[in-house]
Amino acid sequence: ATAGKVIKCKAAVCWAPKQPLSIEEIEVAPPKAHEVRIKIVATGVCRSDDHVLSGAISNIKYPLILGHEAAGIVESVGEGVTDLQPGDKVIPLFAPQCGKCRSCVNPDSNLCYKIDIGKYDGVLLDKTTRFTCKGKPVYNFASTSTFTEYTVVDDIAVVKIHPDAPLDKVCLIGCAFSTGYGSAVNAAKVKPGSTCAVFGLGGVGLSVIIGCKVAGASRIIGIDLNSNKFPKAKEFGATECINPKDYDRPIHEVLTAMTDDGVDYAFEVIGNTGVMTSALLSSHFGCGKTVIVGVAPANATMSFDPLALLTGRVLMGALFGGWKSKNDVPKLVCDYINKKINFDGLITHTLPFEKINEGFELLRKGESIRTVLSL
Ligand code: CND
Ligand code: ZN
Ligand code: ZN
Repeated sequence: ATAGKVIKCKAAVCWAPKQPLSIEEIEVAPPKAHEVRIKIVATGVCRSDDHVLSGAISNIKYPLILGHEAAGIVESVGEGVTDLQPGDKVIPLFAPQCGKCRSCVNPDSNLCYKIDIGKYDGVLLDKTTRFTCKGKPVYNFASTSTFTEYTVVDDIAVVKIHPDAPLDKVCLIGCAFSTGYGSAVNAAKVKPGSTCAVFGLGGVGLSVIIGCKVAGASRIIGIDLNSNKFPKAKEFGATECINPKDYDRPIHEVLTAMTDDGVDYAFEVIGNTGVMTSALLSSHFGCGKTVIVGVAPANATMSFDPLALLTGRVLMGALFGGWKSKNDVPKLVCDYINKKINFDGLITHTLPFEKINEGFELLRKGESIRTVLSL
């Protein structure tokens, strides 16, 4: 009944950084060719959204609709969309997969040229957006924009999932779980018996721990400034947890002393360039591998003595855990349904969509891991 028509609905609009999101009535235009309009059912609150609200990601256009970790149901599709139809359960993909660009045809890369993260153009592939509010165009975020009852995405940025998938859980496959888990199993390729250090024990960091455990790591050391995060980290597989505040020397010295000269794998899951260097220096000088998962503020730079790499350490990064989103997200959803993977414990809070600002407060105060908003 709504197909082909403009939908009026509620959305959390970000008019400017450093102020609460504002629940507004917006208009969502019908999908154009190769676009899909989705009714969002559940969406998680991720630190990357908060990086925009805090102003850390400053190279972005306002007003915009944030949110990139969600699950929903297709409302209608534009011309030429062949792999989706109304009623399909879907997950929007902040790391799209066009299947044609140099990265998409390379089996070792998942960074499709059509990704908006980093560029932050805030528009669909046709260079416009389907959202308006109070007569003004509203920009997209991360090709997805899920803090709204309805969104429109390009068909390369959404994938159909199993009809039995519980949307209020698998929304985390849209970001936190897949990003963290894949950083361990795809990007680092953690080996059995190895020692891992995970800096930052939020939703993404705990998912790295899940991945390290599944890969057979024998020691998994969690590091966080907030010791309240430790019990949950241990539930997910951390064998020990340390708080840098409890030591009067640099944390990489503490870690190298604990681990016979350094860990095999270090993960930075905070977005702090100082911690990125600490992670690198915590890894073994001859064979350590460090994966950057956290998103640093715009224009931040890392500096370290290149001797750290010359001796044999490897430094790399991974977006969305290295997964090729269209191929891999439906498989991760099936693994969840078949109980091969579980991440329910990441969801510490559920709130109605209208309480979205409370969800961000819980994240900032360090009280939540993931808040899932229901629409
Ligand atoms: P969240 O804020 O929940 O977790 C971060 C944790 O780090 C918190 O527990 C903090 O207490 C802790 N912390 C902060 N500063 C320090 C410090 N100096 N030393 C030790 N611990 C500290 O965040 P999240 O888990 O939602 O996200 C983590 C990062 O991952 C964040 O930067 C986010 O933007 C990024 C990310 C990356 C990707 C990707 O594709 N690579 C996708 N989504 C999010
Ligand atoms: Zn995220
Ligand atoms: Zn591509």
